[in-house]
Amino acid sequence: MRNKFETEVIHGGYESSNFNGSLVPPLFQTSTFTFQTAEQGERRFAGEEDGFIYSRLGNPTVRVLEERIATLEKGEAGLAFGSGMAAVSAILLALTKSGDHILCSQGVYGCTFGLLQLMKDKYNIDHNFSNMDCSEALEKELKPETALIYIETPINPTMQLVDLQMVAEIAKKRGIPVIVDNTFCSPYLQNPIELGCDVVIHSATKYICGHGDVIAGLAVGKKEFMDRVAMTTLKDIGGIISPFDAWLLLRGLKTLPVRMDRHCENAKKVASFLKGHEKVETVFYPGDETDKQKHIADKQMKKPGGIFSFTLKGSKETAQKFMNQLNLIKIAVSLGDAETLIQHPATMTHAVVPKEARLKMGIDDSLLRLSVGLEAWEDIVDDLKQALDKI
Ligand code: LCS
Repeated sequence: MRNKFETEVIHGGYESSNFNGSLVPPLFQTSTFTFQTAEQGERRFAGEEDGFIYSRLGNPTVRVLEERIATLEKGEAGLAFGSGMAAVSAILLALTKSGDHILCSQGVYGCTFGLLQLMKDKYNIDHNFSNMDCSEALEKELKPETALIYIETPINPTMQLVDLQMVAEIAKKRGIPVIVDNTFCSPYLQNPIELGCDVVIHSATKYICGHGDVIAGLAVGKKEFMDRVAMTTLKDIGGIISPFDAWLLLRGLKTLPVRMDRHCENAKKVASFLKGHEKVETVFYPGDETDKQKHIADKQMKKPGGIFSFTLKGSKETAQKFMNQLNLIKIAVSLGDAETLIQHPATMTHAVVPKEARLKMGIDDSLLRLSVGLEAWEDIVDDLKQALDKI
């Protein structure tokens, strides 16, 4: 029987009787594992005997995390990586070869954009960006060489949504895998595999860690594919997670549902305050009742999430002046932490995206992104209010 999500974040992938009864998964802070005999080493390398060899190939603490995330994302197998970008690059490189094409949502995190450009320039793996807002247009954008569809939803930082079920149905007919970066939702709010998608990726640096002290990535998919990634683009390129960071993620994960509920509740209140403010131009929040994509949020997200973006009436300088007046809210990239964070995508997370492409994605110079933290929402609103009063 499958346990509920709130139980699996605490118990999934771990059996204490296998670890001397330790309540908490032990930290195996070791680079390598000794063999009792030379023959045992030979059997392990030949895959004839289960057991650990070397921590780049697998580690017991990391294994618990990988099994737990697979359970939470309702997939067959999970893998952990040294960063979200290590996960993105390992998955994309495992699925593509020279001459292939990638169809990508109209907007992705700046470094994912940079990776797509690198793959195009160095390895002749082309890509296009698509709004993915209707099935007819999407069908036309797929090419015979399309090796995968890559989606962020909500898109960082514009908060635009992609209907995952619609895309997965079209992709399935053509046998094209759909890869979803689920960072903004965490597995608590959205499960792309249940909607027909093939691989889920997380920057675990964000909500999964939840405490702003780890850089890490996770991916979940079919066992056969994840085994192939484990033995190629993870093992041989080597973007592995450290056992200690895996241990911290296991600790952070236990409170994911509790934290997410609070993030979502706070975001709703803060977004509603900004929406009613005379100096605010637009608020991009999937929970907004008037948002034209609200029906997609209702269909695939448990709640609208803890992040939104907004524009002020004015220029880039107005946005920067406003940021400089904030006290409680910190100016920083990253998201999903206990602290409320604000950043200016055009000059920060998406500074690497050329201006024309950035504007096409909907990132103009006045856009600000707020990752609403776990503080009292009244204090977050008060800080925003006093900063708005000063511009
Ligand atoms: N995917 C998404 C949607 C992200 O937002 C990020 C990082 C990554 C992948 C990469 O993960 P990392 O390697 O950093 O663990 N996003 C950041 C952001 O919006 N601000 O700072 C980092």
